[in-house]
Amino acid sequence: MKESHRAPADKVKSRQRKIKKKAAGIPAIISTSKHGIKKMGILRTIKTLTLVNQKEGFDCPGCAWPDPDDERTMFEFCENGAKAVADEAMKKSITTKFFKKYSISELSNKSDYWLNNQGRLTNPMYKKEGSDYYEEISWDDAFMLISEELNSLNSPDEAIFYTSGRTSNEAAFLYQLFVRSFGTNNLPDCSNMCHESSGSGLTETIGIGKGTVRLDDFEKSSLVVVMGQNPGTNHPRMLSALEKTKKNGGKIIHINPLPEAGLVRFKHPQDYMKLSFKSTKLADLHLPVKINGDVALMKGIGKYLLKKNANGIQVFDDKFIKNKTINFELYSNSIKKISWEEIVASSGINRELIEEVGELFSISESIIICWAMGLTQHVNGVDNVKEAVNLLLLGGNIGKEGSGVCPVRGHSNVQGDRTMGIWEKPKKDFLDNIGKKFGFKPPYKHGYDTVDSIKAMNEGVVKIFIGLGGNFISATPDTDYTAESIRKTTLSVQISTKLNRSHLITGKKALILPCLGRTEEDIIHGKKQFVTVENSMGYVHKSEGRLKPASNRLMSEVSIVGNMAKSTLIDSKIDWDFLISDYDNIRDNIEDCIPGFEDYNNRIKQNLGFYLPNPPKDRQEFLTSENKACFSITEIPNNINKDGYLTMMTIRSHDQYNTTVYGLDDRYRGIKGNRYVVLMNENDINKLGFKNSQMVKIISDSDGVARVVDGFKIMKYEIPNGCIATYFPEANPLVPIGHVARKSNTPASKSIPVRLEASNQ
Ligand SMILES: Nc1nc2c(c(=O)[nH]1)N[C@H]1C(S)=C(S)[C@@H](COP(=O)(O)OP(=O)(O)OC[C@H]3O[C@@H](n4cnc5c(=O)[nH]c(N)nc54)[C@H](O)[C@@H]3O)O[C@H]1N2
Ligand SMILES: Nc1nc2c(c(=O)[nH]1)N[C@H]1C(S)=C(S)[C@@H](COP(=O)(O)OP(=O)(O)OC[C@H]3O[C@@H](n4cnc5c(=O)[nH]c(N)nc54)[C@H](O)[C@@H]3O)O[C@H]1N2
Ligand SMILES: [Mo]
Repeated sequence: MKESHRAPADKVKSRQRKIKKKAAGIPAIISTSKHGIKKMGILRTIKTLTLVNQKEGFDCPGCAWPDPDDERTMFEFCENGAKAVADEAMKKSITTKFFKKYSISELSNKSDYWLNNQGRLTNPMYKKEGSDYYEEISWDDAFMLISEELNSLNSPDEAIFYTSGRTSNEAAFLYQLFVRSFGTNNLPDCSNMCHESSGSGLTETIGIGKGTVRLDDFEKSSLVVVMGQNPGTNHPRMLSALEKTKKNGGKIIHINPLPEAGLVRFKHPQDYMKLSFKSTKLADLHLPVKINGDVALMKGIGKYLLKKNANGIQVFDDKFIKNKTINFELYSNSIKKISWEEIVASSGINRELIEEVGELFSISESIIICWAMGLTQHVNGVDNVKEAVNLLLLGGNIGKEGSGVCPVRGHSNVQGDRTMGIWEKPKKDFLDNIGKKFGFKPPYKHGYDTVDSIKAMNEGVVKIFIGLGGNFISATPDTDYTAESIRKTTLSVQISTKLNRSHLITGKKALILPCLGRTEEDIIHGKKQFVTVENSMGYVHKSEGRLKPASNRLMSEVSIVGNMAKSTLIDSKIDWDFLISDYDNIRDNIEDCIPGFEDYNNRIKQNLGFYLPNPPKDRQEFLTSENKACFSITEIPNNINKDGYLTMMTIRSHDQYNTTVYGLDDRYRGIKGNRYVVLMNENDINKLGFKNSQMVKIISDSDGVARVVDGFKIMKYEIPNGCIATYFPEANPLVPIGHVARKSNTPASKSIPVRLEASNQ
């Protein structure tokens, strides 16, 4: 049997229902309890869910949306947060018997949904070279093996240390310290595939790679623009913040090729608990922009504003522009030269509608622009972010109450991991600090990011892959190429909670190291430990697991990292045992190395948490090379399809967490029982000679390499002409490895030129 690095489909009957315009409400409650009770049982469900996002509980492992600073209700979670929690806290577990029963190639022919449903990993497992089975291994032997392999490399740069964004601050800080003491900056992370474009664009323009709004800004904002984001599914608690914007008279604009539920209508699950059946209309305007039409659209809004301002009506914040920014003249001159024809053709939105939005911008006192993957995962993803900044700078909407940039993060601690130094391009100051504090010379040469890591493994330059969480093989682009790359390594190590495809597509030798999850108690030398995380708005807080661990053989991520370091770095001056004996010790060191963490242990224990310094937000200070915020000049990308081609975006369903598939439905989009679908406009279906429900192949060959996936079903959907949508990760084999965003090197998985052919399946 051949190992499958592509996810095989589940064999069930699929159906298409009416698209839901409302989010949450009763079906969400039913879904929340169903997922919880099925996986955890009733008592564990109640105990677990009442601890989510509470002061003395754990941070929801779902998304990075913040919790309220002050009052909290008993239920600070959403339907999808509950799914994430239930999935981790599930009772079922995978024992060594399971790995005796199934060979690796047998497992790789199971679907992602099946793999995830087998339960929690509970034993360290080892696959010897040439073997098709995992066997039990002791923790000590596993650490010894890692040490031997790492120490046998010709250079530390021949190893890669990946991180997924659920890792705590403490584990992340220790991990980067280990990796840099070992001698490399090869620290790629999921952020490279996620908000890297936001980091690049924001650092260049406003001097910090993070957002500048807090939760209460949403209550005070006159206009919130939600672009390239599907909060009803991926950040459901954000809908509560948007509801407050509306209640206080603010307007909301939804810019998205798809009419995403929740922004059209929304019922809050908590309201349902209070037996309130009222629903609220959230978005005042929906602009069904063409895929990657946002640069043109934002230029159109800018053009309207420039014209209105020139007509003697005060639209701009002249004082802010003069004192706090540079390049305004360049920006306005470049916008004037662009024609409306070009703007309308690229955005797919008519001039009247763009002007209507421009008018809303011009009369709004305070504006927030929020975005997620619909802006970052494009070749010009960084330009998208810069254009959003341009629009805000015109009205002085950064560092002003109720306004700012709001890149909505994905993984619950992806922002914190970066703050802790998980980055292949660390700043010199950061390296100087850790070098001084721990008495070693850190490497200054930049390391590989995610895409470059894959290429380096493929070229045979890198021989060891270690993953602290995540599912590298399924999350990354160009699945066939990536699988080939991973298979070339001599050792792959996965530190994980749940079984996934990265345990099955491995290096010649492979290790699975099972770890505690967020929900579980972590007791070291009789003392209960907690960890800390940073949410999407730069707020650092505590997270303490309370459930009995899935097995007494599990180790915490901190202990695993500390033990890898201790066994590998034989001459290290760092006292790893001391650091991992009490997480307070790690926090004391973070305090000494990273600005903003003063009095860390006390502050985190006494209060709910604290905000990290944010100069643009705190005092309109922009730490760019010119000490000013910068207007940027970007180009409208060519998003016109070649003949016979369509532009494909790969998106998440309502029943998944990235590569973890909880179920086969996408309730809000009316899709049931099938993830192998292509959402397509009726005109395109007819024009290209297909039929609704027809099975097709999707081919991505724009770079001369033919990448094909088969067995996808066409579903007629409300999506702009020339655009189609498929689900991530099933469509990842189609994302060419070289198809990346300029500057941020993020896979451009939201705009892939593809064509369709009838399937012969
Ligand atoms: N339940 C759940 N929650 C999650 C996740 C999950 O998988 N499940 N994942 C987490 C992670 S890591 C992340 S990064 C976030 C992701 O959160 P999102 O970014 O909301 O996730 P996607 O499904 O990738 O959705 C992208 C949205 O952008 C739109 N879009 C695509 N292309 C364009 C474009 O060119 N222009 C515009 N304007 N819109 C476009 C799509 O229609 C879609 O609505 O969610 C986090 N939260
Ligand atoms: N085509 C396409 N590709 C994409 C995207 C897209 O929109 N389209 N989105 C990209 C984005 S935004 C992201 S963030 C990446 C996600 O990339 P990753 O972060 O690599 O993937 P996840 O699916 O979140 O990882 C899930 C696995 O993490 C492990 N895990 C869960 N909790 C824990 C924990 O507490 N500790 C440890 N050690 N392990 C744990 C489990 O074993 C689980 O199987 O994918 C990217 N890939
Ligand atoms: Mo993400």
